[in-house]
Amino acid sequence: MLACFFNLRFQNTMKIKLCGFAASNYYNKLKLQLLEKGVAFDEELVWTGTSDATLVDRSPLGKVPFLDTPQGPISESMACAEYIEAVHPEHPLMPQDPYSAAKVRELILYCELHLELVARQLYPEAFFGAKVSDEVKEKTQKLLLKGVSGFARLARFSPFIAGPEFTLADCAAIVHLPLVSSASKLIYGEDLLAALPVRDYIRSMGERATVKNVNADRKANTELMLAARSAKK
Ligand SMILES: N[C@@H](CCC(=O)N[C@@H](CS)C(=O)NCC(=O)O)C(=O)O
Repeated sequence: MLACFFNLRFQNTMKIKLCGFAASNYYNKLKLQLLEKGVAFDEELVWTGTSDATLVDRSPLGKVPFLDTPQGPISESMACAEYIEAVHPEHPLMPQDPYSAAKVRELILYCELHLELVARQLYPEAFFGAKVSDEVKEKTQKLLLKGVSGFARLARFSPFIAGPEFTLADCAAIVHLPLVSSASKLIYGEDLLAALPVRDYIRSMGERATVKNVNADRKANTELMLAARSAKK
């Protein structure tokens, strides 16, 4: 019992290390969570797609973000986010009530599985100068329209994405929705989220000091990433 108490104290005092790069939306979801909660953390710059064979020991699919914790690494941003909530219960970003908490998780899943991961098919052409086939574009458009209509039934924007409180769902929506909007606008000439109050929401969230901080680091890191890519060509 005493050991358990000391273990918990130890976990709470050791700083979490957030690993990945600040151009990544999933990385920024966790960074925003940590900043909003006022949790002290370190950052380690880890790029993906390198020859670093040790990356899979920390993140088995070689993806970022992942956390370094006193007990070992954790990959997948949702698992990381829930760990952060559990070891730092101060300033909770998940509601106590199980139903409200499930609704927050539901919104995160809609943002990620049904919007961001679908729109991701378009990123090579939208953002990185590659080509995406017409077949993929058509299939993606159908899936995105379906995802948007489902998301529209759940998102509240009142003023936060899940209702009157800032939650983990805002950490996800703030980083994912702008990518879905701009990718669809660049590929289809139409922002598929335009019928929802996403622009106003993103503008108002952008006034938060935490979001300003994340956005400044994202811009600097994106420039670094694009410069490294063009140096490779
Ligand atoms: N489901 C993952 C998605 C993370 C993800 O896709 N990260 C991208 C960067 S934004 C990545 O690591 N891509 C490199 C790769 O897939 O190899 C999570 O929630 O953490």
